[in-house]
Order: sequence, then structure tokens, then C-alpha cells
Amino acid sequence: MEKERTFVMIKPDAVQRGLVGEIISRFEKKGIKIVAMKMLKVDRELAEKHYAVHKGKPFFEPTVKYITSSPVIAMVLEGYNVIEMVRSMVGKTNPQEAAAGTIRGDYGQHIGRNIIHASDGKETAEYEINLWFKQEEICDYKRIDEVWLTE
Ligand code: 3AN
Repeated sequence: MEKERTFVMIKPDAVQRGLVGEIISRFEKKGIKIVAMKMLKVDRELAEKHYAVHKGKPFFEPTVKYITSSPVIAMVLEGYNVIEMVRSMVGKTNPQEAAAGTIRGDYGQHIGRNIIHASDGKETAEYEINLWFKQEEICDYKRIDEVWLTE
């Protein structure tokens, strides 16, 4: 198992609906370490860079509009195999298809309001962490439960 970092964004609908604590709590209980976190109102430039791979697709404009509409919570999470682990906790892109027990499956209804974003691979994680955070905003520390999480 490899120690990794991933980028997670709690989207405007989840902030507005009071789901922030609920969502962060799931990651904490799983034993995933928060190494950076902030609330911000995303500007168009950051949104366009974040969704750069989707430029030209029909959902690009609505998606940029959605994530710039109201504050989000941005986080960097750390743990063994954390990229895949967080993606499985988040569930499928479309909340209608996301399994019950996943964040999108439990809290979302519509693909255009899907609660949360999480990096989908190593390269994306690196790109997104560097896009959203400065190196000095990321905290290197040990959590006291770390020795109990793995063999
Ligand atoms: P994910 O967030 O699960 O990695 P992506 O990267 O394929 O999904 O899509 C980025 C975002 O664009 C999604 N979170 C969703 O908000 C939006 N999106 C993706 N596909 C569609 C679609 N077919 N219709 C509307 N919005 C979409």
C-alpha cells in the first residue's frame, strides 16, 4: 500500500444544505487524515482550470457556473491508497446511479448537483492539489491513531 494525497472539494450545494460536517465526518471516521482545508468562493479562472479537461463539453458552462455560485470547501486528504478509497466513498458521478452508502448516493439526486468532487487518479490529484493549494497550506503531521490503521 502506498501513501497518497488526494484533492476533495465539497461543492456549493452541500455547503448550502448543511452537509459539510456530515461529509468530513465520514472521512475522519474512515481514518483518513485531513492535511489541508479551506473555504473559498471559486472564481471563473480557477473553475476553468479545474474543469479544463471538460472544456467544450455541453456540461462545461453549467458546471463552472455551479461551482462558482457559492462557497466551497477544498481539502487535501492523505492516506494509504486514498485516491481510490475516497472515490469509492464518493460514488458514481451521477447521484441517481451512485450506490446507497456513498456520499453521492446518500445525499444527491441530480448529476448537475452532485455534492462533492474527488481526484480520479494520481496525475489528476497532483494537478488539483497544486492548483488549489500552496505548499505551505499543507500540514505534515502524525495522527495518534495512525498506528492502529494498518498492520
Ligand atoms: P467526477 O466528478 O465524478 O470525476 P467528471 O470529472 O466526469 O466526474 O465530471 C466533472 C463534473 O462535471 C461532475 N462532477 C459533474 O458535476 C459534471 N458532469 C459530468 N458529466 C456530466 C453530465 N453528463 N451532465 C451534467 N454534468 C456532468
